[in-house]
Amino acid sequence: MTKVTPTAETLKSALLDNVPIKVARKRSKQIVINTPAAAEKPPEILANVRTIPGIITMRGCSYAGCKGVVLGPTRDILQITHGPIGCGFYSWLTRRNQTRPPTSDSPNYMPYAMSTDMQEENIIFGGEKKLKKAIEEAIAIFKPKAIGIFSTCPVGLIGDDVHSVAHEMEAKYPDVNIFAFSCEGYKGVSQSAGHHIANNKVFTDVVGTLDIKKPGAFRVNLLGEYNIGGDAFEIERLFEACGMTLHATFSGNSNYEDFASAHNVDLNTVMCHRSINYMAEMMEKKYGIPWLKVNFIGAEATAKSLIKIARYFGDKDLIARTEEFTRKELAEIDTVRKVVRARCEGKTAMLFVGGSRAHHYQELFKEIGMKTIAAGYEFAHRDDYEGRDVIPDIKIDADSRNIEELHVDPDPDRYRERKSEKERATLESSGIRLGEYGGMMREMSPDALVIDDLNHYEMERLLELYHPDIFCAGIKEKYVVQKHGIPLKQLHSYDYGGPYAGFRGAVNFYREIDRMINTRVWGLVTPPWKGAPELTATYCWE
Ligand code: CFM
Repeated sequence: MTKVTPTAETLKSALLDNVPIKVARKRSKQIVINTPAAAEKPPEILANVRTIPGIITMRGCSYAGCKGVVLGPTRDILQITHGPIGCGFYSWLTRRNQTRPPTSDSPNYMPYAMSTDMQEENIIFGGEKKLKKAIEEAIAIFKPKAIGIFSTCPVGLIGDDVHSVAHEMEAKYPDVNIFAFSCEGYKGVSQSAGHHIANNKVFTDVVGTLDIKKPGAFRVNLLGEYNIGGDAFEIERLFEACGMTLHATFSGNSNYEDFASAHNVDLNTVMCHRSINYMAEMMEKKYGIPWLKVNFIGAEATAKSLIKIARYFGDKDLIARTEEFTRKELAEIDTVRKVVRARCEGKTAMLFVGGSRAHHYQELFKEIGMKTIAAGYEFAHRDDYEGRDVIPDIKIDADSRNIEELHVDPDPDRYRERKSEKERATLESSGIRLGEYGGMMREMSPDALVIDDLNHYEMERLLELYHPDIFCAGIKEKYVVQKHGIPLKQLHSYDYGGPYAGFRGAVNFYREIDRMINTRVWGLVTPPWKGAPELTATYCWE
């Protein structure tokens, strides 16, 4: 089959052709062609706005972002979903976030889905009593150090006051830190709102409540890494091999005490900027800890990130050790990379995932010679596309105003400047920009298509018109894409695979993509709509 390769302009107009004018007007601001000037200043994209009703979006809800994403991977904060059972069930380990308790007796509540299982009666008469009872039961059975309560839509609608329940129960059980999240599903335009809500509460109620320091001269936290498919285990290996202490990960393979004492490090590294930049910013203001954007997806990116961290500390031995380690690791994976590259060179990928992976995974594809021709986030903000320098220009609408922006002052006792203005300037002149993220578009090719909040209709149009060699998204998209005869790699849960982070993860990914792209099975697929293009049914009988 000869493949036609439409231009980005053709694709864009094809996506907007058949939709009502009002919809096309809005969507055209969310579908952007990455202009040649992207290296300087990428074109503006409309992001973090409401999905047009009726459109089948790929997005999730605020509760999912708070409970499922940010807190979900923590093993010993006992998490109670206050709401109907489905919310708790569907946010329970579905993205394959893993954990490894230090001993078999260490608390680990992740295998449990705990919920108040609200019924009609609770909706009518209120659910606070049931919530209190759930907390008491949980304390009696598990004796946790901390309990998080997560609000679902009905909780906000009926007006249960989860925060006063948390205070009351904490007064009764002073040894347990009990806090609640107003993360009702409808709180924002996507799960992004839930990230912010989670960051705020963990910052005010957990971080800074315990003063322990782990040993080591180079102590860092890793923010925005959720240990999908074991990624955090591989990243932990890297820090250890270089001689750095990874104090807390927010929140892959994490525990409560690491969060509580996370203010004692000298650097916060940030993987997923979207979900956790709030925490990084607040910790810098309160404790003086700078943050550095890193990326452990892609072998080259991993090496660069580790060396950047070592150079931040400025210790000669650490830098030499890290350079040596990354050289060795890169050499080890190179044979597989070259073999796979020869088989995948020139193939095309489309990536539509949450709020950071659509950017990060382009690195891995580049390493095996593949081109990302279209990418987009489900719910990221303009800064994740265009870089943080656009933040002052971002219009704050009513939906964003809905999420509390905490006012943070330096802690009178514990604020400590880690780097002086002069040291920061020196780092900057050597290419290490603290508190910066350049966004996805600057690193994409000039003719690539960037689409925010892609919907199923547009996805099918892209598949028909372009027929990419691989499409990366999630479970809601997977089977539709496969029926088109195109492989789909889930970048949320990694299907059954992983880890894909770091060096060993990169090898896993190269092999997986090679296997998926070069199998001949896709040519044998006959889409169900080919034989029976129209399904008909009757609604009722006469
Ligand atoms: Fe960050 Fe994530 Fe992502 Fe995200 Fe997510 Fe996720 Fe994601 Mo699914 S925190 S933004 S809300 S990297 S669950 S681990 S894969 S959509 S791209």
